[in-house]
Amino acid sequence: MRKKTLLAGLALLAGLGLATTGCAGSNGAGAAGDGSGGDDVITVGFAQTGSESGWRSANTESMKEAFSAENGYDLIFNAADNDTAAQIAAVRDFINQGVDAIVIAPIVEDGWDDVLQEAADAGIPVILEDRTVSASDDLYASWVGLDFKKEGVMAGEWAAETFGDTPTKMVVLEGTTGSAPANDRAAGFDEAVEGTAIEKIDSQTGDFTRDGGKTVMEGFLQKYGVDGIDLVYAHNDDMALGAIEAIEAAGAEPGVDIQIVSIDAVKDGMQALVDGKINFIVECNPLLGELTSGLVRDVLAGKDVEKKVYVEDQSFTQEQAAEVIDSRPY
Ligand code: GYE
Repeated sequence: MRKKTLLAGLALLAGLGLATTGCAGSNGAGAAGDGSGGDDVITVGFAQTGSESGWRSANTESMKEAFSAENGYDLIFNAADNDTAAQIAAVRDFINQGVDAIVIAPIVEDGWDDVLQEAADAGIPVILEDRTVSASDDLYASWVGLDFKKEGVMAGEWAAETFGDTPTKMVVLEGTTGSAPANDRAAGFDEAVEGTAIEKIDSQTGDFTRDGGKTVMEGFLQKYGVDGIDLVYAHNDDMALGAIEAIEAAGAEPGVDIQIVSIDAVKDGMQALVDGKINFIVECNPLLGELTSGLVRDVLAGKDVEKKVYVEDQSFTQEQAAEVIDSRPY
């Protein structure tokens, strides 16, 4: 462990090209192959949030593929089941084990200062993927992920265009409280619908899970009735899918009686969009493995890396989803 290697770079550059130029096809946010060929195995501890959603499964798969033994890695994988204390404990474990680098998908934004400082003191670089933290960016080498605020804005712009001046009662299914995507997707959406006739009548966390979305939506339906809700904004597809079950169980037609906008564009979400049960989806690309491993290699090689690497997202109407659904990789 703890050997630096002078590999990669190229993979990251190629990946970045994809990341900045585009979205077409979305066949992953990174380059193919990571140029590994050195003898030194790189030990990486990866602290994943858990396994709350379809997005998360695709992200975990992408990370495991990129950080494979074939590519020269010894990956120590931990999924914290959405428990922030357990995730911090996992990172401490990685530090104690003396891994070469630590990758974190932080469940929530706050509370990272101490353990990031401990990693820095131990000389172990930290790369964040997916979610962001509120701690100083001096405490980590780089972050790669999506622009959650922009995703919220895109979802909100669709709502503003669709409902415009029509008085609209909206409920929100929030992601995990304190997580960067829940915070930023809420802020972006609110900004985009400001001044429209869309009224947020309720907003609760469904923790990014299908069950959570279903339970919260059942509560909303009980409280406001099918006729009292026009629009659901779900911070991810899984919660939208849970809401669909609740709306159908209440005898209404999702996508028609109650419209739904969500974020992720995972397979099941896209299928519901094609089926007319969701009305609009903003993409959030989970295939961050190659970009993350490229960053790890560059940081270990002592190269300068960008502090923030953004991957582009696109969005889909029902018609657009029908055109692309068969070619989607996740
Ligand atoms: O949208 C959701 C997942 O952090 C961007 O986490 C990610 C979010 C994603 O559980 O489905």
